[in-house]
Amino acid sequence: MATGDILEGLERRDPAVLARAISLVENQRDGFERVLAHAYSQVARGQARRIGITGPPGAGKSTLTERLIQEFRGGGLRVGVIAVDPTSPFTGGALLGDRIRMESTSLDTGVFIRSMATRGSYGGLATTTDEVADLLAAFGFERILIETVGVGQTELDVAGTAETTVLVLVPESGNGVQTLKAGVMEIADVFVINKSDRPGADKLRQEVGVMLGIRRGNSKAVRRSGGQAAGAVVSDRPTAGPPDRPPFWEPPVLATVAVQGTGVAELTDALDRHYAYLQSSGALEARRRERVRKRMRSVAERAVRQWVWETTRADELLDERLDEVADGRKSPYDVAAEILEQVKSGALR
Ligand SMILES: Nc1nc2c(ncn2[C@@H]2O[C@H](COP(=O)(O)OP(=O)(O)O)[C@@H](O)[C@H]2O)c(=O)[nH]1
Ligand SMILES: [Mg+2]
Repeated sequence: MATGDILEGLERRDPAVLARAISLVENQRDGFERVLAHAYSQVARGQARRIGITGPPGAGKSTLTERLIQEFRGGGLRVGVIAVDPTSPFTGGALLGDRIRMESTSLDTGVFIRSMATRGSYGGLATTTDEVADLLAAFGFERILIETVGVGQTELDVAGTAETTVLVLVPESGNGVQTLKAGVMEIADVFVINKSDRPGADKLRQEVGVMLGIRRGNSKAVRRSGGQAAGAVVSDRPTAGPPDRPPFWEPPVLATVAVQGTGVAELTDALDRHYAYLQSSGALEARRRERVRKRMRSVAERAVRQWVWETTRADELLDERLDEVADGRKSPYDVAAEILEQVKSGALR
């Protein structure tokens, strides 16, 4: 399909063309950058809100996502879903897609679900996810849900492409919050204790609350440079800024039973409140700018890498040096320096 036809099909809001555009972007085939540039011009100031949903496997993220779709659709919002499961291309996202296709939303053009199984060959997974989200936003989806399995740095990065990140925890996920990887707690804007119908849910909820309290205490101690130690009674009142502008966000810890839909309305409320906070505090603009910066960097990096490996003779040089490196006469670092040198001088072009 020619790039022009794709752009035209996207304009017509043809879901089949959207699916093809996403494949084009995922596989970085010819013309993908043109399609993305076009989409980008439409979303830079767009209305779509990106919501990351992360947490351990089996926590109920897909079930919760399904419920959120219903809730948003009830409010007349169009919803795009990206389910990313890098560890297992055939579970998670694919299952979610199948399940929803079988249910009430199957004929609903206001819902589009896509599972992403592949990594771009040059861009990272986070970049590709962000780009697919751009396509969905340009297509007119007002809410974009990004489901990732929150186990590694990559998945945290993917979740980080969203404006609001929801961390889903469950009572049975081991020894509570201690087992969570460093960094996971920090990226969450909203905590959800799902499977609250199970024993241990209250305890976990308390643990998360305590953890957040400690974090708040620490940040207070840091903010009060030269002041009292942490634990001293300090006012929660912000010292600067207009009173109607909340200067920081207290992540709520919500209880849900996704299979029954319990607590889902509270979750969408929390998402709205977080978005309002982002807007009024200026954090939304700051986060978007930060995202744009990251994006420029990774897109440029990808273009440079692609250029080096596909248009210069760098790859040939690797072949030429293979024997020497394999038997230890040269190191990969020698070869890298040589490639860099020759690319710069133009000798490899
Ligand atoms: N008891 C109970 N089971 C749930 C709840 N939410 C999801 N489940 C079940 O947990 C399993 C994993 O759910 P899934 O949404 O696929 O989890 P994901 O891997 O995080 O996407 C499924 O069998 C769900 O039916 C809940 O609130 N309570
Ligand atoms: Mg899932």
